[in-house]
Amino acid sequence: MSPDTPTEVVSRELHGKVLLVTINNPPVNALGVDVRRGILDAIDAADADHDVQSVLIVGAGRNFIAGADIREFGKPPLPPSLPDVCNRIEACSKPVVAAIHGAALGGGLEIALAAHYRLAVAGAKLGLPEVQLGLIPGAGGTQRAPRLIGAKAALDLMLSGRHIGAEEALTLGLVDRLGRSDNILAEGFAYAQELLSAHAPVRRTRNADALADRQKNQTAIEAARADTAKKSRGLFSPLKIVEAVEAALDHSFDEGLRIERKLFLQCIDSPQRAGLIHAFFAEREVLKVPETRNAKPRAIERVGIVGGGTMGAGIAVAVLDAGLPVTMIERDEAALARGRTHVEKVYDGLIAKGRMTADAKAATMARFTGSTSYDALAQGDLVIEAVFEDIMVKQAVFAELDRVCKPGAVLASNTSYLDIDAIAASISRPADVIGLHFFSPANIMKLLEIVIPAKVSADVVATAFELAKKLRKVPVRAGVCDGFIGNRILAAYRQAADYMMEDGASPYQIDQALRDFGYPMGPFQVSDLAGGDIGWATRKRKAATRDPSARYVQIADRICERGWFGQKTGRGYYLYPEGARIGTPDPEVLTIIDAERQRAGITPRSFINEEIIRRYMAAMINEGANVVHQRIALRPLDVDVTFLYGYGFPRYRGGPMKYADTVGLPNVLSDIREFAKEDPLFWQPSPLLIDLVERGANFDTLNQSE
Ligand code: 3H9
Repeated sequence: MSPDTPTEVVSRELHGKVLLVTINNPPVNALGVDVRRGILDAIDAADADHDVQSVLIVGAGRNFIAGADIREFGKPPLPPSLPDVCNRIEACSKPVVAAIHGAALGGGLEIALAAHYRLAVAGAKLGLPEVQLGLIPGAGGTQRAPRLIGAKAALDLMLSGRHIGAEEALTLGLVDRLGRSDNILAEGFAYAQELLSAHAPVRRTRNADALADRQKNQTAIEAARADTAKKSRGLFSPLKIVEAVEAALDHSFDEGLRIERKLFLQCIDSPQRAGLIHAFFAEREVLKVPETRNAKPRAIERVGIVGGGTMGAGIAVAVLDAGLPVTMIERDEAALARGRTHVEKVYDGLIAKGRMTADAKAATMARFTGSTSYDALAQGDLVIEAVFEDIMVKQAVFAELDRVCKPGAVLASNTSYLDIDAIAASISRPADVIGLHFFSPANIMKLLEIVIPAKVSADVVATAFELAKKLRKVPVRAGVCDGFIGNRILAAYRQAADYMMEDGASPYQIDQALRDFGYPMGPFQVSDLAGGDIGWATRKRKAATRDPSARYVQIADRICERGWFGQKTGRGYYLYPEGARIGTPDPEVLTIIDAERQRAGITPRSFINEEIIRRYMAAMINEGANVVHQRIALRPLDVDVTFLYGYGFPRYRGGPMKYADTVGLPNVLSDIREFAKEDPLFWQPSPLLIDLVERGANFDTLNQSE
């Protein structure tokens, strides 16, 4: 039993007649080139060694194997390829057993599928999530999985990308056996030993027969194709998955592998792959901020929420859903009752949809208490203020929190644009004050902007990031400015949209252009959904400080003056007859727009959709660059994650800054300079954009250098 470690990341050790092959490539045993080489060598060694009668593959640490090393995609491939490694495992002349704990995803599951026998223990997560990265399984997964579990189940796994547990994997036939304990080594050896004693043969998945019923499998493929064409708007890889599975039905295994390879490489070359993989890493990188490097989060066991309106109640639900108790403060009993009703309404909605039981609601609401006295917050570890958006009102709340909260309590404001430094400066403990900007509906939207005032202490920042994790939110660090990252950039591109509307594009054309770009909704649909009165109030508030020389489009004001605030009033930019959720264009709105064009002395011109996108994106990217330049966002990727999780930016484009890199910063800058000829005040190129273009760099170089 002598340990023999040809490569560091794959070790092999003979235990009796079983060669134990351990993948040890932290953090998640991704299949980088050294791992691929190590596995290949191990199988060669097993075949060559008479003492070896079977092979057991396990992962060290918390996972079996998380898949191909995503960082290698887009770089020149290094041999051996993963398909070759899988084929080599399958060709082994001695039975190969894969013992799975933790993640066996993508290429990790493909390694297991190439083995001859599979065991999984409780807590295992199996899946083929390549679709989420703009890919198809590319190491035999599209050929082996259907042969093992049939086209329908295999397509479901590959098209959804979902992770399944050990039990479901057993039911599907993806694994042969469940381990009784979570001791993966003991379970793996016991299984390998049992197979040896039973003289179990080498059993290759390429010969499995779940595709034998051709008619049934063809029907499943057709159904998946129809469903995918309908659902996967603009996505490239889902239909390639269907095509690859069809090849499994129509061709020999080897020909199927060739087709899979061809389709996989098409996906690798697609900009969607680059966008989705950027999104994968960006949402992990946003967690890395300077303040959390050395600071320990404070304990959060009790949470207070001031304000029971839409935001306060949504935040309360998010906190309750994380298993924490909530104390809600309102100014009187009636307001408190309304706050409680807002919270209960969310759970009642879930019960009505069959997604929650009455008992579960009761158990959750048992953690909810309300009070009209701030004193009830005395023991709170974290208090989130979600009252009316007015600095005086907020400062009054913070004065109360300063009075009642225990030392060390984190005091957070949910303001979406107010100066948190001014709020912090107004109390005796500015180091405890932070911004937690939730997005509506707060229990659903994933984004949480964590706004960092000048005096906040690092452990308060660390606590906010820890809270985001507990609430299953995606946190993005933002500096203090009007609108922080998201709403500040939103203001810029919304203005560009309004200009185009006044210049000749209809709101319906603009919305359509953005839906075609990949947004679920266009900006005017969003405005109708959110309620036009919100923007109207902001415009009125800012009217006094608006630059008189800046162009101001009044169309939205004319619409709001009629009381047309969008869906909730039955009309806004669109008509919503009888509570319809999808609006229809309104000829009266077009008449209002025409009148406004005349008033402003504008002769309308036509826009093609491509120009709409160029202007909209140029405004977004330029303000994004300013936000990075002024250190409001740490890196361009923080802007990307903000827009992916808070503003519906199509994930497969990676976010606005990634998109800018894709179209090329010189192109974006030349567009801005072109547009500036009409309106130099609005279209001022960001100094960062100019600098990057001059240096021949792009936004991603800034992501790397942090
Ligand atoms: C594929 O397999 C293609 C094949 O079909 C064909 C090939 C020919 N590679 O998420 P975490 C990093 S496509 C490189 O925070 P968790 C991650 O960036 C692949 N790095 O941990 C992070 O780094 P850092 C299909 C990876 O415990 C660290 O590991 N597979 C990879 O919350 C920890 O990650 C997938 O799509 C990777 N494959 O969750 C699975 N995976 O510490 C992707 C992770 O520097 N991975 N990293 O920030 C996951 O879903 C989760 O990471 C997992 C663990 C569930 C495994």
